[in-house]
Amino acid sequence: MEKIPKSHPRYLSLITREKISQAMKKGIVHETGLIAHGRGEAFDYLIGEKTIPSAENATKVAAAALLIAKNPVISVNGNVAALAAKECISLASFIPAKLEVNLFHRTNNRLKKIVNELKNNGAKEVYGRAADARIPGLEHGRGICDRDGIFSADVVLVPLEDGDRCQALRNMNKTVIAIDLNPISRTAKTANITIVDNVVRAIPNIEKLAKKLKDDDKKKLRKLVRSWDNEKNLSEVLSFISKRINSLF
Ligand code: PTJ
Repeated sequence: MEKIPKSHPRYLSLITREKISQAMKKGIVHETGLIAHGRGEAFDYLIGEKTIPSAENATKVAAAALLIAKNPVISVNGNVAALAAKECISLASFIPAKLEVNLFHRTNNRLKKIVNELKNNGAKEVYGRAADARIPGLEHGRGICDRDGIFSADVVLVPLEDGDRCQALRNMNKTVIAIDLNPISRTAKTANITIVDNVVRAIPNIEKLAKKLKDDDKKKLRKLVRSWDNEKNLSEVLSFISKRINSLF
C-alpha cells in the first residue's frame, strides 16, 4: 500500500481510497466500484465526513430492526468487503445475523474472492454460493441469492445498494435497511430505513447502538421501528446539507 503520512489533512480519506484501489487490484472491487466510491466521497464531503444527527437516529432504528428480526441478513458486495469486512463480521456475530455475498457485477471468481476475504477476516459461515433462489423481478446478477439467506430473510441490511434490488426486496415484504451517502438515490428513497452515512462509520455505529438496545423490551423496539418516518428523516438530511453549505460562506 502506498505510504500516506498520518499528518496529511485528508489522511483518512486517502487511506480509504487506497483500500478501494488495492481491493480492485485483487479483484474484490469491480472497476465501477471506484466510480461509486467517488460519488460517495462527494456526498460525504457535503455532510462534513462525520455522522450527522439524522444518520444517528436512523442507525438506532436500524439496530432495533436487526435485533427484533427473525432472520436478518447483511448483504456484502465488493466495496463493502474492501472497506468494512471486519466490521460486518463483528456486527453479524453480535446480532446474530447471516452474511451473504450478493453482487451486481456477479462472476464466480469475484464471488469466491469476497467469500474468502470474509472468511480470512474471521467469518465462519458466508452465504451467496448456493445461488439456489432468485429475487423476483431482477434480471441482473443481484437477483441471484441463497434460499437460506437473503431469499428467506425478514430484514436485509444493504450497504451500497442499487435501487432496483431495494425495491424488489421491498416487494417481497422484507424490511430493507440501506446505508447510502446519497440521500436522493432511488435506494435511499425506497428503503424502509436509510442511514445517510459512510459504511466505514455506519456499520460499527449500528453495532454500538445495538449493544445499548439489546436488553430493551422487544415491544419498545418494535414501536421504534413501526413509527419510523424515513421520508421525514431524508428531508432532514437535505436540510442539514443545505444549511451546512450556506454556513460555509
Ligand atoms: O460489488 P458489486 O458488483 O455488487 O458492485 C458494487 C457497486 C458499488 C459498483 C454497485 O452496487 C453500484 O454501481 O452502485 P451504485 O449504483 O453506484 O450506488 C452506490 C451508492 O453508494 C451511491 O449512491 C454512492 O453515493 C454510495 N456510496 C459509495 N460509497 C459509499 C456509499 N455509501 C456509503 N458509504 C460509502 N463508502
